[in-house]
Amino acid sequence: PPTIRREDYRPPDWLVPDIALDFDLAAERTRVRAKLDVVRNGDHARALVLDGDELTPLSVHVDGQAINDWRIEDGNLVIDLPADAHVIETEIELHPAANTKLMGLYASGGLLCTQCEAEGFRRITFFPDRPDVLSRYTVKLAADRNAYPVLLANGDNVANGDGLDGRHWAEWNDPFPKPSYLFALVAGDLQANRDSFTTMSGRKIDLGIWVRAADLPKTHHAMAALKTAMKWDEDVYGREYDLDIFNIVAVDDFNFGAMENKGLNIFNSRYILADPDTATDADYDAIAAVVAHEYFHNWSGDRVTCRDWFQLSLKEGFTVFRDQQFSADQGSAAVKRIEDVRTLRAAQFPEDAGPLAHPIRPESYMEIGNFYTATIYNKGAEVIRMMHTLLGAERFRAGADLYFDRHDGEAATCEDFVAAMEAGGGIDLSRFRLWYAQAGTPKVTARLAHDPISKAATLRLTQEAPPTPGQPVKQPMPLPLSLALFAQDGEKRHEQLFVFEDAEADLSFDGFADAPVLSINRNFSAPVIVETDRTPADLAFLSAHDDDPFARYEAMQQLMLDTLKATIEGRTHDDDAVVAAVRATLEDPALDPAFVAEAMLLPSEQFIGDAMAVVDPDAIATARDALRLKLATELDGLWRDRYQRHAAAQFEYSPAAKGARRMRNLALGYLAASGSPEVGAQAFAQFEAADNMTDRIAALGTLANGMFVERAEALAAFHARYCDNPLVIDKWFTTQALSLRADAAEQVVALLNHPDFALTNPNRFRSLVGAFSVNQRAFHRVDGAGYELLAQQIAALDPINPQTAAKMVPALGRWRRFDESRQVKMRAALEQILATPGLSKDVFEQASKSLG
Ligand code: HT7
Ligand code: ZN
Repeated sequence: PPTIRREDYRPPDWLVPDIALDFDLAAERTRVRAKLDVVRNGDHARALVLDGDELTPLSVHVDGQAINDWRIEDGNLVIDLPADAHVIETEIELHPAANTKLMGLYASGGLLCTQCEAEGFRRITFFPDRPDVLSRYTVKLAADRNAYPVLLANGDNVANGDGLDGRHWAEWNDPFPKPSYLFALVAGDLQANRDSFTTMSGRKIDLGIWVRAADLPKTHHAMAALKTAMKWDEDVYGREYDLDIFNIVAVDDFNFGAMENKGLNIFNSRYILADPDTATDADYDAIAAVVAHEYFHNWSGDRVTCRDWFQLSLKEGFTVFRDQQFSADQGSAAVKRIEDVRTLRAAQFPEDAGPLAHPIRPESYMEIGNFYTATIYNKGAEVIRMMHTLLGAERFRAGADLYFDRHDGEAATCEDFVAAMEAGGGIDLSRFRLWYAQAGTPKVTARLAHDPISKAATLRLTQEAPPTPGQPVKQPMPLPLSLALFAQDGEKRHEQLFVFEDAEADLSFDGFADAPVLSINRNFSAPVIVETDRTPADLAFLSAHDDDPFARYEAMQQLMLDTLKATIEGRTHDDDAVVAAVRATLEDPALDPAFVAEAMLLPSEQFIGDAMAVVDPDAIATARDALRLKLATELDGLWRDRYQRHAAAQFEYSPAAKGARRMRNLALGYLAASGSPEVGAQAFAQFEAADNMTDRIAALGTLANGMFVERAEALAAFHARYCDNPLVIDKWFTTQALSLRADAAEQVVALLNHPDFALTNPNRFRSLVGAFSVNQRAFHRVDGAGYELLAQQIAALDPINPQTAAKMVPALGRWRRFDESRQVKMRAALEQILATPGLSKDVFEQASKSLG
């Protein structure tokens, strides 16, 4: 497949200011008629090229006359046009029920719906399917009234009527010019949870969340989140909603989380549907975050869109940052920051350290679907966050206002965003732009020296960004490092934001008779890896005294990590420091239980592996289990006490109740680590008595991880109770795929043959195969069974849904991080995938780049 390069960007040859679409909808066969007003853009004689993907024209008209001298080149419709403005009409036929790729128009659970980002519109009609072609859309939908009583599209519903043979139609008009990737339609038997929101200028917006009738009671949390998000965007960014209607539709088959189509967001049902019996606290939080994220795109994405797909982080990084800010404002900002950093470290750091590393503004791609990555989204958000840190909230807001003012109605670039921040915020970001261009996670070393005679402390910093594919040498980047120094009595004696721009720096601090303790990268102010020479005693001290909650958490994590690494590497060390620090945090009455639960979590097996020169999954599992057992045994009384103290009260979704559940379930996990049979009974009792999914699934997970006699009964009871709810059955698959038991891979093989497993539903595939691929000890089993399983499943899914299949390849791409024997097996699995006949370009790009 050809490589598309950022440097090759050229403005579009033809513009399409207006488009009228006419859909005659049915699941088996849909007729699409399109009428495009096309206008030559600039002085050139090039033909009109309309992108198409698996489309065959039934007819082509130019200015009302049927023509035959059109041609198809690489699936695209090419027409030579004499004048500078023409009307082009095309007609094609689609087969939505056969569209398993879930891009374009497809059927899902009796609905018809669309997904156009990034290049799905070309699967619906011939069109210049690129984000810098903005058009006003008029859309007419006709369908059988019984099967599809509801007909939705972007914008405002301007007319409706009845047709022949039980058909009806609706016409929608979107007054805001938009790129084709924001087009959407939905047809189906849906009911709406209706509400309204009055904007800051007093306009009343009709809100609707459309689902199957039976799911209506599960839409209240999403609706509340939507209204809170609409108000928040007015308060924090001054952004008001612009259409009179805002609709959301939930669908079961979806390649991603959700989609921000103008005025008609389409969601994976897992990010809409919630009630206490079926959704965990994490689900509730994710629903609020995703609803807010898609809503925020109305400005950061829809009103100001991207010029080309290399600018994807312009809308995604900024919008993730906005949704992170929103969630932080709804509950504990500290816990939210910890969660966001954990996600970044789990998903983005490995990507940045592997063969698929790319800058947040990539230079090239084969398949844009492969670039909806943690780097674009999460690192992109960290880059925006650093600008926020450098500018402060007020000047950042001035920069954002200028960005929206300057580029409203346009397709913009990352450079436009940075330039607006510079002008609006009054700052020079020349060197900061390197963050857009360089891949790889910078490594910072910090060494603190102390001279008791001069009473001076000196901090020596170095930074280095590792080589990444195509970028062997890097320049130092500006790193906003939040620093503090603590005296031994716990008093904070110095605090500053140091913008570390060069490869090295020395900072001096006077007036320290005794050696201070360094707190660095507080609140994770820069997305870097920091290596310090702090002792276990320093880390234990910070875990008890640092007034920055993130830094306090980080100190505990580092203490645990250092201990685990020492065990794995056979060095002498003192596990008791961890036990003492955990005890002190558990016993600190001033701390929020949700924060304590975060701080008590041992680093994940993957995170430990990422900190090792060569990942040894077995040694990591053994060391982590041993530390868990030690904490379980030595703090047994405290875990029992915390389990009782946070005893389940009647379900409530509040920060306090969530914190209590988190603490109680953490305690249950530690109690279970002892393997004592009575904990099996305790977990089973919790499993049966729970009035909410958080407690029930935590108990099930505890049982699924161990050898408890109650395990099989709990798994069977869970399946029987929720067999009609696919989102909950996904959790059942995931719980088993993530099991810490030695037979996890065998269990996954058995589950692949379970009647509920299907390749056609992305949620289900991810719930089993995706979850298994992040279960380090099982997936990296030394005999290579995990790798073979994944390769087979990727090859099986590829012809059905290449986009979802390609997302699974990076797990094998980490081969360089493992020992020789595993490397050989992982590479063989990648070769096996590449040898699959008819492989998609999605999987080809990921697998070939992964082999390096
Ligand atoms: N902007 C949306 C991206 C998206 C997507 C991309 C590729 C294939 C399917 C997709 N569905 C949605 C999601 C978002 O970031 O808001
Ligand atoms: Zn987004």
